[in-house]
Order: sequence, then structure tokens, then C-alpha cells
Amino acid sequence: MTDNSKPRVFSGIQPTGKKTLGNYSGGFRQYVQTQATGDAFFCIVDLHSITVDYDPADLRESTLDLAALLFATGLDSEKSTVFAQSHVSAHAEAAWLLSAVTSYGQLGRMTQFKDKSEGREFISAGLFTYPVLMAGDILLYQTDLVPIGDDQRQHLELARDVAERFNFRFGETFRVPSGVFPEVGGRIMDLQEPTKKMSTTLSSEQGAVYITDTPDAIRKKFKSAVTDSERGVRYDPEAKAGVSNLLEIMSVATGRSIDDLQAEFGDAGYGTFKEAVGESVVELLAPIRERFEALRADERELQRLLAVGAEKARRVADPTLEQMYDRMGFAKATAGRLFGAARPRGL
Ligand code: LTN
Repeated sequence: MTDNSKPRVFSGIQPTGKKTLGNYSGGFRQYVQTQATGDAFFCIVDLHSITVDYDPADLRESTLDLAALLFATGLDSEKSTVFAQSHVSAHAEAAWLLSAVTSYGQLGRMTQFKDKSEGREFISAGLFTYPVLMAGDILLYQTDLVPIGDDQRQHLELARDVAERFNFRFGETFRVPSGVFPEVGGRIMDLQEPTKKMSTTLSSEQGAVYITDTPDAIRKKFKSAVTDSERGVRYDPEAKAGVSNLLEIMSVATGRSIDDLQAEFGDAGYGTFKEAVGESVVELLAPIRERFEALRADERELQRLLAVGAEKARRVADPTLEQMYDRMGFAKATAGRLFGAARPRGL
């Protein structure tokens, strides 16, 4: 079942917001690459979505949207395990157990908690304990590698601390995971404000390219992308300038090096260059969009694929959870809990 020669990879993806070209470049693209080299689990973290104000009907739709998008960008249900967090009850249980070895003070120092709670009138307890749920996600699978964005470094550090504290207090149980951070294409900037990251929530409609945008919408967005005055098509990543961002985007879309692209477009006008970048992104995203539309239209098939994923996930997560209960001194629940965990929800 598990292949010990390949590192176990685990990542969680929030089912909220429309996913951007930035998410593709710094996330989805990496996930697909791990299929060849690792034993990979990709979890749609719906339980994390309830930590801020949300709409139940949206959550259901976004969960299926994200599942379709993960398969459309190239994840293969035979090679990887793609599943919804709420379908595997071990996640919610692990979060409670791990809260015993998580420091209240450390949770209070999480910058994401401080940013997300600032100025809100209602701050849920779940927003505060969010990193404990995330630690459980990772640790249940005896994960070696966690592909994540830079903004998740502090959460990963907490997960490592939690693993070490549990191992020390209750005996060796968890593998201590390492983060993998994207080198190239990890920071795609907003097309209208190239000093800011392209964002699902903060970018304007024109500043962000969505993975499921139509070819025409994509062309339009690149046509109106901000460039720099009088600098020509030159790469200068430090300047955080529009042209450098466009070069990076075209490099991601075509697989060609920045040097190679500079050689071709160095003397071209901005108009010609922007059109070429737009076309390269259309070529990258059009097939993904088509696969997405086809998969999304077949909810039964999506549900089936998620059920296959959840089954595979349970087979790995449940034994870890059992070990946690046992090491922590809980009396054995003869068959009861195991049966409960393996039983499909709703029965
Ligand atoms: N917090 C992460 C999502 C996430 C995750 C995980 C990532 C939840 N659980 C486990 C990696 C591993 C985010 O907001 N991107």
C-alpha cells in the first residue's frame, strides 16, 4: 500500500475563493510534479474554512470546485490521494488530542491569526486553534515533505514543535516534517499592482488571472497589464516591476528560461510582448479549463473520486490516530471507534 522508498508528501488546500495563476504557479504545478517522486496526499481542507465567516452552500460548491480543479491540473486519483478533510474523521479528532501538547502562547504569536482577527467583531475559537488542526493534518500521515507557500512557514514550525512535544511526552509517534517552498514562480504579482502578490481575495478582477478564466478574459487582462516606463523588456526581480513579473509568468507558462525570453523580446515593444505573454497563458490554461468544466459537470463522478481518496486516506490516518489514543492513555475502544471511523458518514 505505502511505498517506503518515496517520501510521503502532504499538502492542504483551502476550498475558498477563485484560484489564480499565482496559486497554479506556486501550488498546483508543484503538486503534480510530486506525483512522480513522492507518495502524495492532497487534502481539501474544508474544516479549516469554517474558522471565518462563511456560507454553507458556498462551502459545498467550493469543495467540489477545488476537487475538479485539482484533477484538471493533472492530479491522478490512481497516483495521488485527493480527498476532503471532513470525510476523514481522524482530522477533527487529532486536532483535539494535539491541543494537549500545543502551547496557548505559541498560538497567540501566529501572524496569520493576528492578521485575520484584526478588526473583526467576531473571532471564532477555531481561528485561534486553526494551526492545531493543520498540525494534525500533516502528522496523521507520517509526512516527510509539506509543499506550502512562504506564508505557512510559521504554521509548519508549530506542527514540528507539536510533533516533538508529543514524541517527548508520550513516546515516539510522529515523523517530524519539513517544508518545501517553491523557488521559481512562487511569487506571481498582481498585473495591475506588481508590488503586491496576485491574490484570491485582495487583487482586483483585472489584476488577477483566474485558472478558469476564458481565453478572451485572459488576453484582455494581459493587454492592460502594467509595464514599467522606458525600461524595455528586462528582468530585474528586485524592482518588483511589471515587466519582470510578466517574464516570470511567461517562463512558467512556456517552461522557457527568463534569459531565453529576454533574448527574444528584449527589443520588442511592450504591446507585442504583452500579447505574447497573454497567448502563452491562454495555451497553458485553456486545456485545464476544459477539463475543469467537464469534471465539474459530473458531480457523481467527483463524489466517487473523493470517496476513493477518503478511503485511501483513512487507511493511513486511522492507525496513527489509534496510536495517539493509545499512547495518551485512553482505554481501548474495542472495535467501536475503528468501526465508527471506517463507516461512511451519514450511515
Ligand atoms: N493553512 C494552509 C492550508 C492547510 C495546509 C494543511 C497546508 C491546512 N492544512 C496541511 C499544508 C499542510 C493554507 O492556508 N494555505
